[in-house]
Amino acid sequence: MKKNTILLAALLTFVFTELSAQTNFDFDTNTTSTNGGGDSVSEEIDGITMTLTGASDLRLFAGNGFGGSSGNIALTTIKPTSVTITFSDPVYMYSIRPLSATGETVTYTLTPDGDNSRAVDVALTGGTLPNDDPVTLNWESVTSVVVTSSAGSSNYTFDDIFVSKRPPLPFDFDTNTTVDSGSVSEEIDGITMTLTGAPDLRLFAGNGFGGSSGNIALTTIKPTSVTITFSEPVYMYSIRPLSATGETVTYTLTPDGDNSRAVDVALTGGRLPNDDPVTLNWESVTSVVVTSSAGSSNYTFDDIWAINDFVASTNEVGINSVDIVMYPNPTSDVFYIKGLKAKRKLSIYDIQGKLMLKEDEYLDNTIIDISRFKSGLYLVELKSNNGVLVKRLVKH
Ligand SMILES: [Ca+2]
Ligand SMILES: [Ca+2]
Repeated sequence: MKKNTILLAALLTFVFTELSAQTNFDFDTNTTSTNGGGDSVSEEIDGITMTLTGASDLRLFAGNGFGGSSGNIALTTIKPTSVTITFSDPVYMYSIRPLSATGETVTYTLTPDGDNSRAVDVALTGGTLPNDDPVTLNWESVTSVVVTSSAGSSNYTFDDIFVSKRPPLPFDFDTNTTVDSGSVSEEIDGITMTLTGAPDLRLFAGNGFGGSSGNIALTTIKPTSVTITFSEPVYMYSIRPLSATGETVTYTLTPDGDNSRAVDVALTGGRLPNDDPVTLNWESVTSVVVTSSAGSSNYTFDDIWAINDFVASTNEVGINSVDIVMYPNPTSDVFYIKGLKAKRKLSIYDIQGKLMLKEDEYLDNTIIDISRFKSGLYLVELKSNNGVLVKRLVKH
């Protein structure tokens, strides 16, 4: 094997490792369990340890994509009456993928510590979630979650527990909201979200329509598309797209830079299934274009959850890729990497594994010029004492 090929293989391994490791507790890396089953499964990311307990046979299992999972899932087969998820630090718990590996049709109840009123019921059919969509929680300051089953006991199975150290920002059209001719803007924590695309964009008292609260933002003249823009790159967790006039229609939401991340959202009578918000988990987003299967629509929105960074941590290669943001991506000439706590060794490789650029002391948020590079995919490698982070960069 050529040296370049070996290097490329190694880099791709890093890419897949980081893509799965940095976004969530996914039971795929830094995971500890006893072979064949033990009394706990733990995963440590970015200094936070998540531990699953409650049965003597808790184990990892290759899920093969069961119920929308990827890589390993964690499960128990002896059907305890409950299991408990514990975090070593209080976290903002964004979402989770509860499953039943044996295909039970059952309802789990997830109760976080300190407030039973926040408990959430999750109905599984054949062990999987509706449309394989993860369950959105949006719980603050959680250190433990008890999971029980309507069957009394269950084959509890989990994947994809998304948390962050501080809450994301809820752009909810209720505070610091500005309506101008042709736009609705909201500013939270120095980030401005702006909705554009129609001259009649306005706020409206939604009265809880489609699970919204307070104001919703809408347009009545049915433009072909509207655009959501952020003043800086964000990690975009979720959104509540609606149609205030009750259209049954499918919206397509496309973030900048990568059409492959586009999401189709089917509305019935203008509402989402069960009024659940749409989970996105998009990295480094600065704009989203929304189009409609009807060609034009009464676009309506509430509850856009996003975050620009996380609280500083000792290990940058960690809990969520929003720790480190590379932008713009794709780019035609220059880009930046934001979120580094110190100078880092930076290397850029082309897809053949050839080293294209190297900086031994890259300083946070400073410019990198790749205007001389050919168009294509590049791998940007950052090294710290704690590990390696590789991100994919597209040069136009
Ligand atoms: Ca997994
Ligand atoms: Ca609202």
